[in-house]
Amino acid sequence: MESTNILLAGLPAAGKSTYIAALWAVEKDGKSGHLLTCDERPSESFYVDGMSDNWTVLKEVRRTTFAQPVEIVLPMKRQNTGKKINLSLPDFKGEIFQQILDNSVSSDVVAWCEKSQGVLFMLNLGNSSPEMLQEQISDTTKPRVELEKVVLLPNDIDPAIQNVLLLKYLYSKMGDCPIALCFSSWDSADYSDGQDVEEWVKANHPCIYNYVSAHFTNYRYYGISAQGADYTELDEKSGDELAEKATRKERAYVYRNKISYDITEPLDFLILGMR
Ligand SMILES: Nc1nc2c(ncn2[C@@H]2O[C@H](COP(=O)(O)OP(=O)(O)OP(=O)(O)O)[C@@H](O)[C@H]2O)c(=O)[nH]1
Ligand SMILES: [Mg+2]
Repeated sequence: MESTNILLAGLPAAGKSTYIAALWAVEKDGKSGHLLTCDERPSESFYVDGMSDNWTVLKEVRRTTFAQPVEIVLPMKRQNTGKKINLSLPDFKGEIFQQILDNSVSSDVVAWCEKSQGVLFMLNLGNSSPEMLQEQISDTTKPRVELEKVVLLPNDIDPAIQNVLLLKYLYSKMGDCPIALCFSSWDSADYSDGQDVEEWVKANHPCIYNYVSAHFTNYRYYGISAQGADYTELDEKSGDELAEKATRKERAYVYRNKISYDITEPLDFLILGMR
């Protein structure tokens, strides 16, 4: 079986783990009819089972805290060709990517950059919480510019620019590889129906749009709602409705210019673009 490594990258709270949770919950029975779906049980599913249990009962997936990434290996199949693909993705805690902005690069990130053929890049620009993250910056990433009481931390940088700096690092290590840029929490995004997500990015996050189009050839933007809704806004009725949607596999969705319940689309795009 062909092995494919995809680097799942994104700053803290970008939506990385929730995407994995939804992917596993939707695809594990192999019956979705989606572009990619699971072909057999992975040898190890304890980690993804725990996260997708939370997803199923509409509970947040816990923040990732392990120092080293958990490697998720999913034996999958491309539905239209029947080709089997052993998909491998890391679940890093976002702080590891954020520390790159302070020139502290983990050897795990370097190793994943070297062995990955594409990047699934998650962003949650509507949901950054600088105060919370600032407490979590370790001593090694404390400011170096203190001479004139100028204290600059990665968190002081505008979130969109933080994402550009991370993209810049990934480009320096991986070059012009296929990249899917996924704006998570799309259920809470402010867009008009039918609007093309690339146009939305161009209008709302021009620095990201400009950096990506100047450096990457094979890129595609997606809106992603892995939860299907904002849990904090659910009442009993809407919670029940969301759970029913999950049963029909119509809860998590991606958006390019319309909603699709096939959240494997970005992965399939990356796999198709790999050399
Ligand atoms: N409304 C909404 N919120 C979401 C969605 N996906 C994730 N979130 C929220 O975004 C926050 C971060 O999600 P995570 O999946 O933990 O993000 P992460 O990138 O794994 O974060 P770290 O592990 O800290 O790096 C959580 O509060 C989630 O509930 C979504 O589809 N919709
Ligand atoms: Mg996580």
